[in-house]
Amino acid sequence: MTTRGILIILVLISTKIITMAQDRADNPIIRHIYTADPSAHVWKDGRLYIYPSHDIDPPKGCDRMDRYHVFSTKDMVKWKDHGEILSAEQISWGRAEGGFMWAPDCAYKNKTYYFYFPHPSGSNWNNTWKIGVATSKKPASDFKEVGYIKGVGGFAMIDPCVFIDDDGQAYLFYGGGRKCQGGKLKDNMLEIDGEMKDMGGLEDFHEAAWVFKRKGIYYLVYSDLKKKANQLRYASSTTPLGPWKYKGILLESTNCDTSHGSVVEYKGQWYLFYHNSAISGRGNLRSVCFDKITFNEDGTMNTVIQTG
Ligand code: FUB
Repeated sequence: MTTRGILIILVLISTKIITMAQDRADNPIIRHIYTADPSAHVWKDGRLYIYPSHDIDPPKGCDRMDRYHVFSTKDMVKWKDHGEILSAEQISWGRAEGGFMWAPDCAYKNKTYYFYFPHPSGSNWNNTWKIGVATSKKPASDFKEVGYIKGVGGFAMIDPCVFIDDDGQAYLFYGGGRKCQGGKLKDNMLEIDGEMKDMGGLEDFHEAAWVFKRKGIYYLVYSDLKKKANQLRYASSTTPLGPWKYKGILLESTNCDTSHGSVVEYKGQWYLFYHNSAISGRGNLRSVCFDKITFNEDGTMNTVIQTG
């Protein structure tokens, strides 16, 4: 065999080895549609699911975002698009003009998946936000809208996050426009139990609250107000509703004006899911990414290294 022939075989073998060794999809992980604001959860079937919002091309700000898809994986390499689960047209109490289906979340309780989504009820969209709920017995299909959470909403109050503690108590967090609130949910997952209260101690809070727990510490991750280049910051607490103590930057600016993330543990590794504009170069045509999170002995998190 010629030297050239041997070289070609070596290149082919090394390419195969690299392909076989790949343990994750490259960022952005979803490339056939635009997706943002990913809420990641691991459900009892052992798969990791993402509930993102869906940027519509061509965009008009974030006005035209009017439907949701769900994605899942079992190996962090292949991501399955389960298709559309809900659209603005299906929301009985929603604004007549549609659009504005922004950052959602999903929770599992009572053998039911509860999908929470912010959506305005009026033409004056930023003053009429509500937190809608759709339910299903399956994680990625058959969702039916069942109304909205009474007593919460109004100006800029978006981005619901539902956290369920080890004792089964569910908490709702949400907010935007510099205000974050948290409170208990009743067992029915549709009503607030008591009062929502302001979450203090979150330096430079903008929107995108996400709460999780690790080794007895509660963490609240959120987007800050850095101009045209929001970052994800975080605070921690010994109780689910604070008081919160600011801890630092979890994700520096991506190439996008907004930032929005979620944190999840999967197969022994902690991950941050977030979005950037790497595919479109436009802040309202975003794409979901993920990268590893590392923790220090004292429970603090290191700033995530963004991979391409
Ligand atoms: O995707 C629409 C809005 O942009 C979200 O609700 C915010 O968190 C920001 O990412």
